[in-house]
Amino acid sequence: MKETVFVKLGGSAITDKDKHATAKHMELARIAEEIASARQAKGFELVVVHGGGSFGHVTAKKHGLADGFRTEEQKRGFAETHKLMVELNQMVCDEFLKHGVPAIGVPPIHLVLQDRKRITHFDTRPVELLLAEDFVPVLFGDVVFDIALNGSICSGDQIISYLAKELRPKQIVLGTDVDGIFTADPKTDKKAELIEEVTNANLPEVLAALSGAKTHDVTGGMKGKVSELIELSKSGDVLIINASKPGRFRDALLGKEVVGTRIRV
Ligand code: ATP
Ligand code: IP8
Repeated sequence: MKETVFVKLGGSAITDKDKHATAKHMELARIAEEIASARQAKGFELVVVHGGGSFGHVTAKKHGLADGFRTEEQKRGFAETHKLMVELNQMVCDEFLKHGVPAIGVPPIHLVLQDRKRITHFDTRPVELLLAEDFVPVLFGDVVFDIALNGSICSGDQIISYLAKELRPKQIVLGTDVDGIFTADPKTDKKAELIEEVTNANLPEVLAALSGAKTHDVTGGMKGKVSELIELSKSGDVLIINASKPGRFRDALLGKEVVGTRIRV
């Protein structure tokens, strides 16, 4: 039986978080090529999830969607956020298709229901059917319905975490634009040190050190990510890497030693 591998393309790696709805096309193309070549070499089943970056977070924040929607104006913002995420998803799928990977976009809004921003229902069958036929499902952080808040944001990290409990991937690699989890934000603190491994022993310090991304992140930035990943590491090997560094994604997927943060909680 084939092994299953999950990859997350962080919004920081594939979009310019400081410019509204702007993709980093060259980066995305290179990352897709690296993942495609590792899949070709190892023949694993692959699930891709990507984040929102400047496509999802800016619009969601502008319309105050972090705590749901009530007004007509917020409903338009909800729809606009989804539209932008679908646009980014199409770009991601296109790049995989160009490299021979049969990628199919799977919008979570149709499959997921939340209660106070946490997934309570996820129809995973479309993902399982795609995998059974060797397609590559490409999910993403999306706006979804929420029984308490009307609507809410479901992060790509929460999608990964939930799916991992169902599909039990052998390996989960999350690519972002820094080398992993640091003692402080490496973009603003030169003294920040990479934490190579998160275990039960250092987890409280790690959570205390995380400040969250400085950009428009409505799903908790790096702290939100790590909180999701703690659950995730019970399902398989979890590694955070810098997808902006050429070769890191390929090497990580080929099982080589790479710079990054391993989560073993
Ligand atoms: P998205 O959530 O849109 O998918 P992403 O998965 O790439 O994006 P972010 O939520 O943007 O990840 O988090 C990564 C960012 O978090 C980095 O760009 C970094 O500047 C910031 N950050 C803040 N604190 C830390 C920290 N202690 N360690 C590492 N990165 C940190
Ligand atoms: O970037 C958030 O997903 P994330 C998606 O994985 C939206 O946190 C719609 C803001």
